[in-house]
Amino acid sequence: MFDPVGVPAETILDITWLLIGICGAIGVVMFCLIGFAIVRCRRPEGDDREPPQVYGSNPIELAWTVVPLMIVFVLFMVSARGIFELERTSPSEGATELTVTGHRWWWEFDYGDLGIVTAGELHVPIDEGGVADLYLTLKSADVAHSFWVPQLGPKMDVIPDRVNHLWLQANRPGTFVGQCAEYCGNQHANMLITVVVEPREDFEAWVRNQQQDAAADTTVAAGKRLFLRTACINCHTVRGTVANGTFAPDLTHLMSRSTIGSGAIANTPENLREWVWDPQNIKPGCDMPSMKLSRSEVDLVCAYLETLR
Ligand code: HEC
Ligand SMILES: [Cu+2]
Repeated sequence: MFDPVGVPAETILDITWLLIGICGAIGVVMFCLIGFAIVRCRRPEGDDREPPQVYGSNPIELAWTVVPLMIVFVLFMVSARGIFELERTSPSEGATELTVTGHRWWWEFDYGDLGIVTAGELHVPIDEGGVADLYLTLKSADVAHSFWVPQLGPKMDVIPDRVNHLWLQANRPGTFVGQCAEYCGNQHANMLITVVVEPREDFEAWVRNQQQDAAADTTVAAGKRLFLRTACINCHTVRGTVANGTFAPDLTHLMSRSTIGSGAIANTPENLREWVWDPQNIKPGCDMPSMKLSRSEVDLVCAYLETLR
């Protein structure tokens, strides 16, 4: 959050510095006064008289009521203005709109009209010298989560049976990472978000690829048959096949993602095999059981999964 790349995150950082500045200044004044009192008002050796007792002082009472009130008022106004600026209930012109669903313990991204559903990693277009606006509609499939990509904007709670909205912005291409920010169970820490802000041509190429059904690659027919015969298809979708489960990440373009398990591990051939062998070794407690395949069956299935580009 100390390296913002857009208006929402910059606004938050400005307010943060103001808060740190004011609270820091109060802290400095207080510690100086305490230090002064400790040094100057020490009881001298052999002096056991009581210091003068002062009861009631209107000026002092007024000062310590009015000054904090003024400080609180300023902080309140600044925060309220920030909240009004950042909270949006409708998308700005040209914003990329998508629906985010928090699941234990992964994120689903649905691009609506574009017909794209993916997991863990989302892509956003940016024009040369422009900004990328993102307008998210946030939902939860189970418990409360919170969507937070610090460089792009505020965090927003993701609450069951409630729809929240969030405006994010990036003013340059790049990969920005975020995280679920509301404790949601044992794999909460492995519920990461990757936002890829990329030039429009790259984004459009990504969209064209994501819109396609899974390629039918005959060299991996055995692996595909095994996948389709296994319970994988009750939880996962691979468009263009009979696999149409919606409980778990859509695997149609699994290999286009840089990680497995919403950021838990890098998407490499070895890691993919370890995941399919037993996801519980990688994300203990996650909602994908070990499918009890043999090592050679895992190899077959993974050879098929690797064609899902
Ligand atoms: C009971 C439902 C269920 C079954 C059955 C199941 N999975 Fe999963 N799978 C999940 C869930 C849930 C996740 C997401 C776990 C997480 O990230 O917390 C997942 C994640 C994955 C991922 C990583 C996807 C990503 O984008 O990170 C792969 C690959 C995968 N499963 C392959 C398989 C294969 C292959 C099978 C069959 C051998 C299978 N799964 C069976 C529920 C299931
Ligand atoms: Cu969460």
